[in-house]
Amino acid sequence: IGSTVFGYPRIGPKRELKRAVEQYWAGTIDEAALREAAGDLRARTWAELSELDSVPSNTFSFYDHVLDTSALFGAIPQRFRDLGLSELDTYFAAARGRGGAAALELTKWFDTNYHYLVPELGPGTEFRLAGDKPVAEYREARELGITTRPVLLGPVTYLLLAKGTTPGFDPITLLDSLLEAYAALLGRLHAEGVEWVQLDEPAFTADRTSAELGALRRAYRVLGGLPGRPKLLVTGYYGDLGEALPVLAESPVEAIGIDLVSAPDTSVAVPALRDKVLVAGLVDGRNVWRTDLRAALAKAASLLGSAGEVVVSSSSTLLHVPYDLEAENLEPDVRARLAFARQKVREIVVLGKALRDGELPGDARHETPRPRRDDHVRARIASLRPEHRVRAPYEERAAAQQARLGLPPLATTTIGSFPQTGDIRRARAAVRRGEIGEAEYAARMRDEIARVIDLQEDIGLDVLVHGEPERNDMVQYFAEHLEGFACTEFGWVQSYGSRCVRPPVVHGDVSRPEPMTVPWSTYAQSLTTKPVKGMLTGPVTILAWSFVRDDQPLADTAAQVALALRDEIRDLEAAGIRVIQVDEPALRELLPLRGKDQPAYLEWSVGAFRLATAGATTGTQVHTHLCYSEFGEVIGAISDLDADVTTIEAARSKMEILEGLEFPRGIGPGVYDIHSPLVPGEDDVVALITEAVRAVPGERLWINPDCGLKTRGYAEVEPALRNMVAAASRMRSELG
Ligand code: THG
Ligand code: ZN
Repeated sequence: IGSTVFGYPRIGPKRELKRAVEQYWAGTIDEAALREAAGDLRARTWAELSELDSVPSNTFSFYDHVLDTSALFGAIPQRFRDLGLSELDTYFAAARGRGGAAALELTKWFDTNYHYLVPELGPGTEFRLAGDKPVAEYREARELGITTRPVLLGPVTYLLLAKGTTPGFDPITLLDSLLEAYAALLGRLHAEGVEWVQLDEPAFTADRTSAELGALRRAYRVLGGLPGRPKLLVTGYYGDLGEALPVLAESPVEAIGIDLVSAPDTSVAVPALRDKVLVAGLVDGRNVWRTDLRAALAKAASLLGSAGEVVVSSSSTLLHVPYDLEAENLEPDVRARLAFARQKVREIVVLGKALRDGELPGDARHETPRPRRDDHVRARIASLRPEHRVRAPYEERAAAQQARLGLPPLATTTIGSFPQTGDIRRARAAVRRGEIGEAEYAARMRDEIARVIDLQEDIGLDVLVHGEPERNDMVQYFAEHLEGFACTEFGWVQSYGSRCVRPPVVHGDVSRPEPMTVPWSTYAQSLTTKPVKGMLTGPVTILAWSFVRDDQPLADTAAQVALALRDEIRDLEAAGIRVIQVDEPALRELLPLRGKDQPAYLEWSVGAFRLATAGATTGTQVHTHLCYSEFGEVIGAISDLDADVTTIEAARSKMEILEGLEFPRGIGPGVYDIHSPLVPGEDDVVALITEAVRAVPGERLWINPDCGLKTRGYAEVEPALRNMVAAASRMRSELG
């Protein structure tokens, strides 16, 4: 009986890896310095984990562990290898694009806010063992006196996450060739003296076909049947392994890791499990709450009869939580309820020992403070009626809004944010350090807003935005202004590559002490006669990008956030704002992995959006914006949001989303890709609008970029918007 974790953060407690990698990209440090910084981080990680009975390695990555797997098995696409760069630069070229070689596609990792680089595989892909990262890191740890368990992405999940490069090609057909490469790696690890290897197969916590389960069976029959190999631990976390659990239990692997936090009801009554090690994920790897050690110990003890041995672990990799609570200055009643990665490792060590000794040490039995309760909010929620989620019929709204706004067909707008300039960032840093006061900060933000309004008027956009200079992040900003949320100072979590976010913590009932966005929006509106859009983040996205309460259903927390937004909308209206956008880019992200759980999710998430927005009067035009995902699957739910206008990422897929789409209200499929530094020409935009007008009548078609502009510079944004507006006006006159 022992203890372990399935994975650990890698960006560094002070984002040391982000700094080093970005300096390397900027050319201010060389490869040796970057590798030294990486080695330091690995050494610190292993030291922190050394109390565990089994310490993972190969959890480090310069950018992404899926890309690492592509590199390890020789599957970096030819266009990057043709650049003739060093191995490391070829790797970064695949991650970020270089010259004419466009980067690999970046996509959401399961239902998390992490993003991975999608492998591109085709009939010509030939896997081979092309690197030795897991071997080298094992050696590196051993030299530091720590024996580790290399962690690999499992072969079947790797293939299921990949996309085919030719139409109709299914990457899973490459399984046998990939298994040979994995076999070669396992052989090398065995020769090196590695005792255990972990293979992650999270894809099997989503619904899978019987052919895919067959691939899993085959993979572990082959790998388990290898003559000289390390012992194999196969994990499936983020949910319930379902039918994959018996498949793995019947395969010749030694250990199976399951997630008993996301899927507490997982049935371990699988006869074949009796002579395996069950690695029980009992400490939440994706949330920040302290573990109820008594309950976890009881759960672990209840598993003892079902498996040959039980090991205590995190429920998933700890990649999704911040490093260390000790670094934070939080209110005591909140802090007392929290555990970040380091604290979770302690909990796991304690649980592993307790399972052996039969009891917890005295100091592990603590009482935690209760979440803060707000009876006023609870009474409001209890008094809600169905009509609080329903607006007037769309036709009535459209007529009232048109009378009030007088917009042309093919109306132009932007998604909300404008570039975050050096001046803005410096002002934010200065106010944080106390170098300038709040009044000076607000004055600088107002100057920026005035500049952005002038620019938009000059460009000739129809519906303007204030540009959001005051927002660090579209969720954190709201969390800082809402009761019931706490924000961290160093709670960085990797989102992709060197990019991080600091998810706020929802620790109690949510309410809005005072208006959050009204002063900025009204100031912007005072500078122009054109409508300025009020900009809010929707309830689902606020929760998707936060650490949420686990003592009540997410739907209940969402309703509380929705009420706060509803009040904000009322105040924006009262201040003369006529168009209000409520962004829900993460609507698709929280979609449950199992089909059976999806309808209930869509019901409450759509309901929360509607609760937030349905208080708007008939004449207020409600917009929403979605991005970062494939939306085909949830298009019905998007329509049920009942927004007057929906802007959506579409440029990269060349308006594919519009094919066969019968969207009954206003829609703004993005007409240029803001994720690329390329400035679209007027003709490029005209071509996309030409596509779009085939599917949507002009009065309901909006012309806008794909997403907010905050990650771009003005040198790109200004000409791009001018071309967009010119294209719209050309199309308008062509359509007569
Ligand atoms: N906010 C949050 N989550 C997100 C996004 C977001 N998830 C999806 C998507 N957007 C991820 N994209 C990004 C893009 C940029 C950055 C982070 C996630 C980014 N972060 C800064 C960095 O790492 O340097 C830090 C930003 C800060 O100071 O807060 O640039 O928009 N929550
Ligand atoms: Zn977007």
